[in-house]
Amino acid sequence: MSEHQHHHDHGSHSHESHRPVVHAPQADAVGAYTRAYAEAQPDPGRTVVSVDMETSEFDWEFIPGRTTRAWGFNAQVPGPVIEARVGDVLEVRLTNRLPEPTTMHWHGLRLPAAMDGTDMVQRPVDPGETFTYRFRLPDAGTFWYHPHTHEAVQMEHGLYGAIVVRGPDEPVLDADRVLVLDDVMLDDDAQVEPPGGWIERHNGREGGTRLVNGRQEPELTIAAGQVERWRIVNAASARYVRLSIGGRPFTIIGTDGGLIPAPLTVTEVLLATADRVEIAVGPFAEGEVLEVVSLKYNRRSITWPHDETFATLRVGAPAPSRASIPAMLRHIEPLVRGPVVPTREVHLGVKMSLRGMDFVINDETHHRDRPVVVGELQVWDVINDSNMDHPFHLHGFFFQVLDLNGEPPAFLSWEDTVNVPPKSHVRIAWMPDDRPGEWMYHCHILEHHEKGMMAHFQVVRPGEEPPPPAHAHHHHG
Ligand SMILES: [Cu+2]
Repeated sequence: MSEHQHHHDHGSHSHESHRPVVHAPQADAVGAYTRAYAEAQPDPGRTVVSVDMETSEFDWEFIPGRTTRAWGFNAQVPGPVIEARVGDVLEVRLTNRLPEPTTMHWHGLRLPAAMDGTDMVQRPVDPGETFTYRFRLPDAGTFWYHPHTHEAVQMEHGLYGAIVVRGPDEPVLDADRVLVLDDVMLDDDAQVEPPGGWIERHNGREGGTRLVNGRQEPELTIAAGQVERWRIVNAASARYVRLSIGGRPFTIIGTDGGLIPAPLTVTEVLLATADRVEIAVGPFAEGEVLEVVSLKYNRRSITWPHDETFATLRVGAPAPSRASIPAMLRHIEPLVRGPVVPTREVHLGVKMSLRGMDFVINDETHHRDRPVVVGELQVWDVINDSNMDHPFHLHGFFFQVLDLNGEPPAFLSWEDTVNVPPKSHVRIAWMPDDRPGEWMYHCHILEHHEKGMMAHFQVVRPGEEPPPPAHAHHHHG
């Protein structure tokens, strides 16, 4: 936990010094923000986790011994890990010291629309301004935060961090470790390259410097005989990580939306951009050295894939283990049983325009999709008409994957991001709970998102007219 993170006892904490600063694209959103702020109260016995976050430019060594002008939260890459428990309220006071506007999006958190941190629900925070996010944490799992403004540049410079929310019944492992994976494209002076040409806009950026927790290919250590819980976030702009730990078995225990029903032992797992996975790693024998690599994965971009190293894992002296992973981790109720008719089709595509290559949803850049009604089961066919992979991300709600090209997934889970391979369709189901407002979904290859592969839509209460669309502030800088 960072020095900037404090816990307040429920009831004893004052807002004197940090009143909400209302930033909204339209008058209606001011009310939604003020209500959401006031309604965010911790459960009985839980607390307000209060965090000061400052975005700024600073010197950082992605490569040991070489200095890069990075951007980050609280002068580190990644930003501090935010740790909390289910039922806590998270309150983050963001002060922007960057030379351009920014926002904070809470990837995977089920929060009110007004706190989602996109430019659909708030005016971006200008340099020198402060904005407070405040919401309750309803779910255990590994989540992350990042700007939702000028993302391809801001996230490439290091603006992202992990959030760990723990529930009452967590499996017991010997250590709990967060590994945020990323890559960065540096020039000969170790400075972040400016946005590139058409190949980068088409592929998304894959930088040649691969990072774990903001450092190039670090050395990790684990005690012999111990089993650790690794919470892995893929924060890269475009790189898919097909994770292998020296080819040895490890056990998946959780994904985007927390624990899965039962542990599953594998030798590799694919993380599209923005994906998370929680795995149990070990036990290994003293003296072993394992390469943590991304095996080559052909996401049908123009660059040819290779196996690439992220870290080296050294096994140190033995230590006693208390790790025990139960055979049943969590009950997940299926949203759908048996055959079902999709309620909506979402087509991911690429088309040529006067601007060059456009990335589109249902044939439009920045598509406005039709409203969704609270309490009405959504069954969406997400159809990739293009020749390259796209990771589909839904804001604010978890979905269950029903099938990929008709084949059910290996396990039932809650997800907010799913890879859709070329010329494939993924059928998802999700239930809009009572959090009306402006939401979005998009491809999480940042360059595709920026080029228009996104859609926004209203969640409305039954019988309510959707409010007029908010004025979007697209793409500063
Ligand atoms: Cu894409």
